[in-house]
Amino acid sequence: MLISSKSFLVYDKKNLDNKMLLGIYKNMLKPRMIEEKMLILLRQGKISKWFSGIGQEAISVGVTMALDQEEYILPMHRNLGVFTTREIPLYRLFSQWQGKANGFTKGRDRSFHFGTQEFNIVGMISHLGPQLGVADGIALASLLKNKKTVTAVFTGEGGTSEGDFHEALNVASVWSLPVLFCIENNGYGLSTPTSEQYNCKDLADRGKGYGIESFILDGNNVLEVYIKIKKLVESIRKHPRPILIEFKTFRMRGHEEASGTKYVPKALMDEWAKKDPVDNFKAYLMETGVLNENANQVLRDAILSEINDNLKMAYDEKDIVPHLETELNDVYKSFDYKETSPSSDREELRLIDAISQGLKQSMEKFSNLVLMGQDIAEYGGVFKITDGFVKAFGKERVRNTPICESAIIETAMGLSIAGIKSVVEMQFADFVSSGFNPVVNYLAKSHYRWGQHADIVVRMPCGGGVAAGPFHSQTNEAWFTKTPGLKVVYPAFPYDAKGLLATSIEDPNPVLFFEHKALYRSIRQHVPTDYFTIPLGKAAALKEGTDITIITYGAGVHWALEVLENNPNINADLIDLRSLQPLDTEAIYNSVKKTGRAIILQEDSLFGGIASDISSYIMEHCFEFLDAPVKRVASLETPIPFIGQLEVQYMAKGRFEEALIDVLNY
Ligand SMILES: Cc1ncc(C[n+]2csc(CCOP(=O)(O)OP(=O)(O)O)c2C)c(N)n1
Ligand SMILES: [Mg+2]
Repeated sequence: MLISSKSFLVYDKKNLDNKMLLGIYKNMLKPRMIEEKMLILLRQGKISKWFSGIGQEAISVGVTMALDQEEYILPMHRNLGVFTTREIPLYRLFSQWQGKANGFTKGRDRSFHFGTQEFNIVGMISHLGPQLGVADGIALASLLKNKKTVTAVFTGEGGTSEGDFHEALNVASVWSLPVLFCIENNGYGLSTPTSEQYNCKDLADRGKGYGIESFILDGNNVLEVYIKIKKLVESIRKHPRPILIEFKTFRMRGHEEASGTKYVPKALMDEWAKKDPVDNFKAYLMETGVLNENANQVLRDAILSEINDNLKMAYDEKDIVPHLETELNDVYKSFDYKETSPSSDREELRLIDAISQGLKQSMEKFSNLVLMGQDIAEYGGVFKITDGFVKAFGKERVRNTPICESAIIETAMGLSIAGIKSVVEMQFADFVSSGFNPVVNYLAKSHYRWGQHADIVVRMPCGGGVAAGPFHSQTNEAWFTKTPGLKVVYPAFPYDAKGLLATSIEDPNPVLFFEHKALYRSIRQHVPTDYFTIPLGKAAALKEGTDITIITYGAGVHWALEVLENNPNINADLIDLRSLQPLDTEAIYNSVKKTGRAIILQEDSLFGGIASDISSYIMEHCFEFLDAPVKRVASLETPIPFIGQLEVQYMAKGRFEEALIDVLNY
């Protein structure tokens, strides 16, 4: 609160007229008044957690007003002013906060964790940093479509300590992406003061290290924010590039309401209270005769009745009634699979050639498909799958990336938000751990949370048998099969790899596509030369028999084939799962009901692998048909060792034959 009615901040309105000044004031007053109401409702237990943006309104409002409506903004938890300035009907916000159907997440996520394509806003996920990379993707789409638009993304100063911040700035700089990175430095990240968060004078200085222009602005002075940002975004539209802004401001309330501000020195609070962005701007408008008490009251009354009317609408709305099928169906975007049949022309291809050819044909089919990965352009990728692609499709669509798996997966998400498909190549599947958070928290959950699909394939060169040690040999599909929202495909043959890759790219959902490195150059097959698809979630019956069901995928398929070759007396059903999510449980149950025995073979270590779940499924669905306990065969519970003899001992392969015979003899 201002002590006197005099403005403490110094304003320079340049050429803004009175109408504009009043518009800015109204846009700041609205989120302030909504918050005052929310604090009351919070005390009455009518809303859940509340993150306050009181004292920071000038930033949200100034930035949003400086952007065009069609330009995307990615706000954080203190940016109510972004949502209100974009004129989202208030009842929809209130419904969102109360978990009602008229909100944006059907009660599936809370507070500001939502996006809306209608208003070109993409809200945060709790992890703070990932949206910085998502903004890169939206901005990349703008460049590729030659749209001359800017994407603005927010972070707190705490969030700048996350790797995502550094990766996103670096990618934006290397690719000259039109992103306005906005740091709201409000003094604290939860209870952590800036002195314990970073060790430089100004966060704007970080820009230099990435080759990004940066500026420091008084985040409480709405005219400084609006006028400067407007000028910068006009410049970015003309000359696409990232710009970093550090807004100096202060968090006037607790991290969230319940936690209080005991740890904040009173003197600091008092000093910043004098700089309140709403009170100061009001005083300035009064001093300059643009506003008077009467007009101010009229404005307040109008906002208050808008709030109350909209609150009533939200309260009157019926509560969400759980509907199981709706919840399950909304995890994935519906995909109307239409088969493209294989042509009769065939050529002999290795697995690696089939993937390369399939990827190339998808690039031809989808003119906006973008590939991203380390060394995939001129160099052709470490396995040469994209060799020659730059020549065929250009560097815009075949993009070398810096070494930053998180930012690239987030960029892919941003592309999807802007309607562009992408395939991201992990150099080795092992390295997806560096991009794990966006895969399992952003891509996987986005459609369920707010209906935004992630049209992304992540290619995963995986697997052992190549004496490459613990970090170039893993088959880490289990990290993903357990996360709802992802699809996981794992072909064992060139034919399947080509057809399944095409379908994975057509499918608008996020797909982890596993490619076994040891099979790349060792497995050959006659493969249709033209584009064709194979449905996900359909296993292949490679051999039919009556004695036992062998269920496996990837390299396991070839191990099982070898064992059956050496044991012609064993009469087995051999099921190659081909995709693990969706999983063809019907094929499994039908076979086990016929044979009465099941063995599941996986290359991954035993515990927590998909073999365990398949075993449980069989127990639950086929118990009365079983003549023997279900057996899982997997690799050792150790990291994958380097030298050949240790790797052989590690691998499931060496234990499979004996286990198979044991189950048959049970
Ligand atoms: C990855 C991750 N770690 C920790 C948290 C818990 N957390 C939520 S907000 C927050 C503080 C964020 O501070 P800052 O980025 O400065 O934003 P502010 O809340 O000050 O606006 C923390 C620690 C989280 N949400 N995500
Ligand atoms: Mg902060």
